Amino acid sequence: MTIRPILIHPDPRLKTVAEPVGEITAELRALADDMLETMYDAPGIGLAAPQIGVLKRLLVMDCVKEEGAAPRPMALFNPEIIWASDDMNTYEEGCLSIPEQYAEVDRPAEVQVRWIDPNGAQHEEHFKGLWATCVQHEIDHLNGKLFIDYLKPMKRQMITRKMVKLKRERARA
Ligand code: K1U
Ligand code: ZN
Repeated sequence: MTIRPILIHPDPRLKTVAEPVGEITAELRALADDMLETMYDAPGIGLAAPQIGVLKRLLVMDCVKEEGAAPRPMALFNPEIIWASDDMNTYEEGCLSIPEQYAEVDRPAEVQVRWIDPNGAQHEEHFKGLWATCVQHEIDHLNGKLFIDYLKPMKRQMITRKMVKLKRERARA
């Protein structure tokens, strides 16, 4: 398994709609393993393939937070939200592609999601709480959307300018 570099906003690959995957091959399973390792190393609770420059519809997540609880690494190929609650939830989101920036985002509190697992089996599950927030944040990545796209233009521009500066500093280091 390999820890892959995470793209930092702004990057055109983070604004691109990712392609559905076809047959789940050994190569795609290895990609999912790399993404989980990259996510745990960051650390984060989710990661979408475009964040490592792979424009495929694959996301990983593990939102288990309780001390001592067993981890639940999940890899979702071609995930689709098939139902969303009218009831909304606000969460202060972060993003591994926008380091150290956080903002409140409103999203449906509960969602029903369908996806294909690494063995090619179809699943459907009802997510709520942090899992619902995270899966929606990651599916947004697959559609070229970032959490800052929900913010007012002034705040979004301020964060983008900070990221341009951060990338310049990292390139010089
Ligand atoms: O997609 C990403 O950039 C990952 C992102 C997922 C996410 C966070 C918050 C709300 C929705 C989606 C992160 O994992 S940011 C890091 C983070 O939230 C975290 C890191 C360590 C421990 C707990 C949380
Ligand atoms: Zn993100």
